[in-house]
Amino acid sequence: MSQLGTLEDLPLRYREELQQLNLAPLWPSMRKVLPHNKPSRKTQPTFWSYQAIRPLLLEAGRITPIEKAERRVLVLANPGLGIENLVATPSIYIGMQLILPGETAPNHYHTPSAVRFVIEGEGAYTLVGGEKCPMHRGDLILTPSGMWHQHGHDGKEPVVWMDALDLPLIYYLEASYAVEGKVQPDNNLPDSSQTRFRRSGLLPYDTLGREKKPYPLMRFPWQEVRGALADLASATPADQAVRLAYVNPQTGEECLPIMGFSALMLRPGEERRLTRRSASSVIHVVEGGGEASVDVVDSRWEEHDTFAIPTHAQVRLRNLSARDPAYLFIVDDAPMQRKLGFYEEFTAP
Ligand code: 1HN
Repeated sequence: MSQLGTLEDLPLRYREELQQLNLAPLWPSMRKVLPHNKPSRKTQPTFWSYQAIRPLLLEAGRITPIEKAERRVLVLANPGLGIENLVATPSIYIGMQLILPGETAPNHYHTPSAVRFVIEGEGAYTLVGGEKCPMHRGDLILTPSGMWHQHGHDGKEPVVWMDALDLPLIYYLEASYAVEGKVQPDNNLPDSSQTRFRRSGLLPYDTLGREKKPYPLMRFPWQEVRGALADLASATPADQAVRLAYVNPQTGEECLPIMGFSALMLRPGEERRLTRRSASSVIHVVEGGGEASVDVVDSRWEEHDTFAIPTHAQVRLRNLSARDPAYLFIVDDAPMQRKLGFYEEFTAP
């Protein structure tokens, strides 16, 4: 490969003339924007301990009233990408949101798509497009681009959930904004998307031959996912991963356009190398404890911990329990990469 000319190779007068005219030579920057064979990555494999986050989030509950926050969130910010930029990976935003009994978070919609993954506490709900979705531990609730959503809490204890948004990409595209609205009218069909679409292979008859709604299923209860993982494990050879994708029940495709969601069960004692791939991701521990290595960074994980996986990273996970399975929830940007035509998996390490 040839050595390309640098900026300093050019006469100062020439560089200044270019700048005056809002021009730049490509060749001094060519290898930076298009390195050979592997992308350059600023994203660091980053690990966030829930035990460390939790007291600070509860303190935010004491020192910042909900009216002063709208959403009371601590953002999991990747230091490699700049803490102030509020991104876990180049395309994925992750925050931990606290709502206290009796509080409400006002109605709005925005261009980025969001999901909630419930971490602890009972009694909160999200109203999405008029449908009241209960929030139980481990549930995944969609709030797709452009859909009204507001949160409330009828219970007695603090509720914490993880928000994942495709905000970084939409913001980079200068297309990110929100619209505020009045309190949503409740459609009085609580959780009806879950009731209607709960069994794979069975659809409400009235959906046949009709135009498909883009988001027929809004809530994926953890109890269903956990049970389905146990069933899948019993039909999966020991050398293969027990992993389920969250999909649109009508199309079988990923349930949102940019972010993808999956649940991985690690059998007792299982060590697994994930297929290296072009997608970035965030792994959240739902249950269990173990070890992880992400490129050259090793860490120990326990329940509710979260870690960021850069694009093209080498990932190894190990369940340290000899008795219990571990369950991980994974957010990635594979749906977007597939749509844009550059998603890759690398079978050799
Ligand atoms: C948002 O709308 C929520 O609705 C949470 O709970 C986090 C982060 C950035 C932009 C919008 C929510 C958000 C957000």
